[in-house]
Parts: sequence; structure tokens; C-alpha cells
Amino acid sequence: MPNTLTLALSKGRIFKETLPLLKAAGIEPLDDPETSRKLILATNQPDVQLIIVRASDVPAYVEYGGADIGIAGKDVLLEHPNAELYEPVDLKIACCKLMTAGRENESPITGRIKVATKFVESTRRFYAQQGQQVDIIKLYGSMELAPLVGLADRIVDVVDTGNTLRANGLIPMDHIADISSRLVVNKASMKMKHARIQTFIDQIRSAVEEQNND
Ligand code: PRT
Ligand code: MG
Repeated sequence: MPNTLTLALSKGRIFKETLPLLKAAGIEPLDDPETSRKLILATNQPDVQLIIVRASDVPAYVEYGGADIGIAGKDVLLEHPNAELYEPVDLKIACCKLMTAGRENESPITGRIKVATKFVESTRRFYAQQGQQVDIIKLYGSMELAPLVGLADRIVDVVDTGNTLRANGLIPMDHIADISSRLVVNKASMKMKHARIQTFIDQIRSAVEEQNND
């Protein structure tokens, strides 16, 4: 839509940690996605709306123009290395690490390592850099289970406190990447709505700086 800004983000941790940044940019949603079933949230600014999508769907919404702007974890963006997107701001929120993990007491691995993950692209790239041949098994969640039932030798997942790994008898092994959420922008929107989007980017950028200064 020509005169509105549509911002795509996921509910949960990204929404919660984005709220203060939006507030600093003068944007406050009129509904709470945790309690509302609405997928389009109006805000106090008549020309700004939020759409609530799966975290892994944010790049598609923004690349293909379903949203002008999006907020997505770097882990998700790394899975779309060829996406036509601008990535102007590191929001420094929802921070974690992309890591390999395996069983604390594992028996020696024979043959090719089997790696279960939803991060197929990052996993392929990491093991290729290591010069290690692996079989990658794509999963959509609960990766921690895979080594426990013999589906895989390793997992690649994002780790924050490490509690989930520990609770399942797994230990973090290789550090693949530091992850934080990024602001992404549709390329056509950046041209067509340049002034509006540039103002938004500037406001968010100063909000991030302020948040990381204290
Ligand atoms: O639910 P859906 O499949 O749509 O996506 P999602 O589960 O990836 O969404 P969400 O909202 O859980 O995560 C959104 C983004 O937050 C991710 O893309 C990451 O960039 C970032 N983030 C930061 C995390 C975590 N920290 C995190 N700890 N995403 C997921 N986790 C999970 C992790 O997968 C594991 O199950 O939390 C567990 C580990 O946490 P610890 O503290 O036990 O180590
Ligand atoms: Mg989730």
C-alpha cells in the first residue's frame, strides 16, 4: 500500500524485545499479539501497521513485498543467503549463538556424521569450511531429541543459556555464529517510500544506541 508502512515480525521474544525500540520511534501497537488473534495490528500511527508472521517467514514477506520492513534473527536470514533484502540495522536483541551440540557421553562416531537441524544452509556451510562430510537431516523443532534417540550424532541450533541442551544431556561444541535480530527492508519500498523508511531507520538506530549505552 502506497502510504502505509507494514512491518513484519514474529510474536514471542522478538516482539517483546522490539516493543521498546518501536516505542522510542513513537510507534505503539494497539493490540497485544499474545492475547489477540489478529494477524494485522494497527498502531497509534495511522500509517504504520504490524503483521505477525512465523519467525522463519519474515524474509519471504519482506523480499516479496508483503511487508516493507521486517525484523528477523540472523539465524533465519543466514538460511536465505540470496534473498534480495537490505539489512540496515543490527537491533542487538534476541541475542544467542548458533552452535553444534552433541551427547555428553557419546560413543565414537563411525562413518559420516549425521547432523539434525532446521538451519540446513548454515550447517552445510559450517561443515564444508571444516572440510567435513556430513549428512544433514532437516527438522522443524525439538532438535535436542535427535541425538538422544540415535537419529543424529550432532545438532545445530541456537543456544542462549544452554539450559535446554543441559536438560537433555547435550553439550555445546562448536560456535558457528553470534546471532541477533536485524531490521530488513524491501528493496522496492526503500526506493518508493524512501523518506518515511529512512526516518524510521534513523529512529530505530538511535533507539538501539541508547539501549546499548547504559
Ligand atoms: O516458532 P518458529 O518456528 O516460528 O520460530 P522460532 O522458534 O525460531 O521463533 P522464536 O520466537 O522462538 O525465536 C525467534 C528468534 O529469536 C530466533 O530466530 C533467534 O534469532 C532468537 N533467539 C534468541 C532464540 C533463542 N534466543 C533461543 N534460545 N530462538 C530460539 N531459542 C530456543 C532454542 O531453539 C532452544 O530450543 O530456545 C532454546 C534454547 O534456549 P536456552 O536458553 O535453553 O539455551
Ligand atoms: Mg518457537
